[in-house]
Amino acid sequence: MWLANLAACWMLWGTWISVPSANSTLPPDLNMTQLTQMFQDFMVKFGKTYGSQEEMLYRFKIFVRNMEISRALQDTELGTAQYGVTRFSDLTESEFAKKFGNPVLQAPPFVQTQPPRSPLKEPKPCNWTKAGALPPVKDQGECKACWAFAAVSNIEALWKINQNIQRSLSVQELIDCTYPSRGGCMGGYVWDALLYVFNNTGLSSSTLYPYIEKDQPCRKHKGRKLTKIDGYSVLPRDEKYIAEVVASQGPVTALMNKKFCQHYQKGIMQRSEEDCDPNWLDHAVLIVGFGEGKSRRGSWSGSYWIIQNSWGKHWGEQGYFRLHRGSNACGIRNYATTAILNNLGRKKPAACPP
Ligand SMILES: *[C@@H]1O[C@H](CO)[C@@H](O)[C@H](O)[C@H]1NC(C)=O
Ligand SMILES: *[C@@H]1O[C@H](CO)[C@@H](O)[C@H](O)[C@H]1NC(C)=O
Ligand SMILES: *[C@@H]1O[C@H](CO)[C@@H](O)[C@H](O)[C@H]1NC(C)=O
Ligand SMILES: CC(=O)N[C@H]1CO[C@H](CO)[C@@H](O)[C@@H]1O
Repeated sequence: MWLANLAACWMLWGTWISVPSANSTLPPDLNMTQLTQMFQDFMVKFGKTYGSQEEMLYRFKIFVRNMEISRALQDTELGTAQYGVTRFSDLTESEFAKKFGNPVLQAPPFVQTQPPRSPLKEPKPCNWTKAGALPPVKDQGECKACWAFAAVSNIEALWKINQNIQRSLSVQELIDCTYPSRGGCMGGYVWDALLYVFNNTGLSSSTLYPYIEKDQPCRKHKGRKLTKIDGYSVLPRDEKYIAEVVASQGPVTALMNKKFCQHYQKGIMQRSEEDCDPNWLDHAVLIVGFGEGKSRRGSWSGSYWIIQNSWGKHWGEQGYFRLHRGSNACGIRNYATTAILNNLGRKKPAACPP
């Protein structure tokens, strides 16, 4: 019933100016009826409810604005990414930053415990998802713990690849115990998480210490530590080197500028440096592979990273996304960091499938 009022609100608010784009997933012209329908579908698909009619009208305006932004992004996209409706389409840019933005890295205080292990292989396309080596896509919800999710997925994948042991580790333990004085839902850094795991020779399981999406006092489960690591390192700022490490050792975490992820639907995202500041690093993710891409019309070709995010399966490409590789897109090469797991020689590590 509220939806009927959207049309009236629209009349007061302004006129849709369409900027047709051949590559857009959005139709070239969107009239009021279509936008209302899209918003309705969006509410159903993502289970959105709003507390009042005013709130819904307000969210509708933001939704329309975000379609406008998506179209502008589409017109300046250098890769093959498509922008449009996502689970974040009813948030303003600043709300999105406030809810999902990790504090921007100023000066990194980390001390790595080991120099990076040098890669063993020349990089050929590699996708660890195919090897069944990756933990399922997780959803951080309203707690800004991308750093803890990236660290946990990094360790889980390395244990699976090196020891063929599948673990589900406690993100919540990292949130509660890495920064006991303030809690980890305000944000944090992968190297602090990895240092915590290293210091404590492992993490609890997620069953024993489940995710509750908010801060609580640190509870350490003595004697129940799983999956220790032997240290961690920050990799050189070189995308070929990072690719070699991913191919020969396993997924690595990275920091990036997440600005355009709000509107990303699928494809290989490539933005100019002015657009996506590589020094504004406000999100942590897991690089799980890389490949070579071509658009169907053959007008674009290049290399990309395959990246696992922690925003659930209903974002991007089933929770993953692809980002241009070789241009430091959105700062992806600046702080690639990984746990180190010394192979104990009992098992042959898995190989990364192309
Ligand atoms: C809106 O666009 C749709 C699809 O192009 C069309 O069927 C419909 O008649 C249009 N409605 C109005 C009010 O213009
Ligand atoms: C990676 O592998 C998974 C699992 O086979 C597949 O669904 C996905 O499309 C692959 N990604 C790319 C970019 O090839
Ligand atoms: C880990 O141990 C080092 C050295 O004892 C200490 O400086 C650091 O604060 C510890 N960090 C965490 C997160 O436990
Ligand atoms: C990547 C891609 O498919 N780009 C296409 C976008 O649309 C223009 C105009 O039709 C095409 O020329 C590009 O090939």
